[in-house]
Amino acid sequence: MADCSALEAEGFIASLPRPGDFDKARENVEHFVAHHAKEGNKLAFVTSGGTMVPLEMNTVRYLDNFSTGSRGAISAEQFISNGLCSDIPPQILLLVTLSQNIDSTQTDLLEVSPSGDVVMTTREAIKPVLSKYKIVLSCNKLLLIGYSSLFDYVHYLQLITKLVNNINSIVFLAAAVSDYYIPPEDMSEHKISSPSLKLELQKVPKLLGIVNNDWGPLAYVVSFKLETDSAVLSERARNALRHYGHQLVIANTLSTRKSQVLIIERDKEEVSIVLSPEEAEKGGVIEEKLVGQVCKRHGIYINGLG
Ligand code: 9Z3
Repeated sequence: MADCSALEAEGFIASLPRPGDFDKARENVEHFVAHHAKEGNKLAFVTSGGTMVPLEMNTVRYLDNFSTGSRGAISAEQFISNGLCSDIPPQILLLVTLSQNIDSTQTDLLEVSPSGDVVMTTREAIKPVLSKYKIVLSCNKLLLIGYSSLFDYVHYLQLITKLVNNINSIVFLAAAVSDYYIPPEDMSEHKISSPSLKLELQKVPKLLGIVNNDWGPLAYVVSFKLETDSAVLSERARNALRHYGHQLVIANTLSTRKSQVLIIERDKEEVSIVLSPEEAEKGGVIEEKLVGQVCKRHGIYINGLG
C-alpha cells in the first residue's frame, strides 16, 4: 500500500491535468457550502461511480473500475429524504461520474413495451422523479459535480473535502477509485497505433488517510471496502479502518452488494445490514437502511464533539 504524506499528495495531484471546469466547480461548491454553513445545515459529500484511467492524452482508450453509480446516487436520494436524520437531513454535494449520470438519466426514460420494443417512458410516469429532482435543485439542496477521469476525481476530492471540513459534514466515499494509472508524462499524446500494446501502470498514492487526517479532519468520513471474496471482506475492512482512521468503513462484496453490507466501526462489533428478497420485491433499497445508520452515528459523533 503506497501511502503518502499530505505534501506528496498535493504534489501528485498538482502533476495531473485539472478538469476544464474546475474553477467554475470551485465557485459553485464554495457558494453551496457557505450558504448551508450560514444556515447551520448538515452536508453530505457523496462520491459515486467509477474513475476512468486514460491511456492517451487525447483519450480514445481508457481503463475503468467497475461501478454502475447506483450506490452513490441512491444514497444521495436517501440522505435527502432520510427519516432517521430526525432534525435536518443533510444537503447533498454529489460528485458523480459523468458517463454514469448521463447513462442512468437516459435509461430511466426508456421502457420495454409488451411487444418487446424499447420506447420512451410516458411523461406522466417520470414526472414524480423529475419533479422531486427539480425541487431539490431549486431549494439548493443538491449540487452535482460531474467528473470522468481519475485525474478529475482526485482534484475534486481534495478541493471538496477541504471545503466541507466541518463536524456537520459527512464525507461518503462510494466511488470506485482506480489503484493504478499512467502518469501524464508517460502517456502517448495521440491515439496509440502500435501493432501490440504493453501497458505499465503506476500505483496511485493512497489518498484515503489524507482525506481525514489532513483535508477533512473535522468531517465524519465513511469509506467503502469492496472485495470479490467474502471470506476476506471483514478482516480487510477492519484493516482499512485501522489504517486510514475513518469513522466508518462499509464493507461489501461485488456480487451481494445490493442485499448485504457490513458496517465496521472502531471498538465495536460489525453490524450486518441485509435487504431481504421480500423487501427488494417491494422496491426497497439497502441504501435506505445504510444511510439511516450512517446519519444516526453522525448525530452521535456531533454530540460527542460538541
Ligand atoms: C463500493 O464499494 C461501492 O459500494 C460499489 C457500488 C462501487 C461496489 P455500484 O456503483 O457499486 O452501485 O454498482 N465503492 C468503493 C470501491 C473502492 O474502490 N474501494 C476501495 C477498496 O476497496 C477503497 S476506496 O480498496
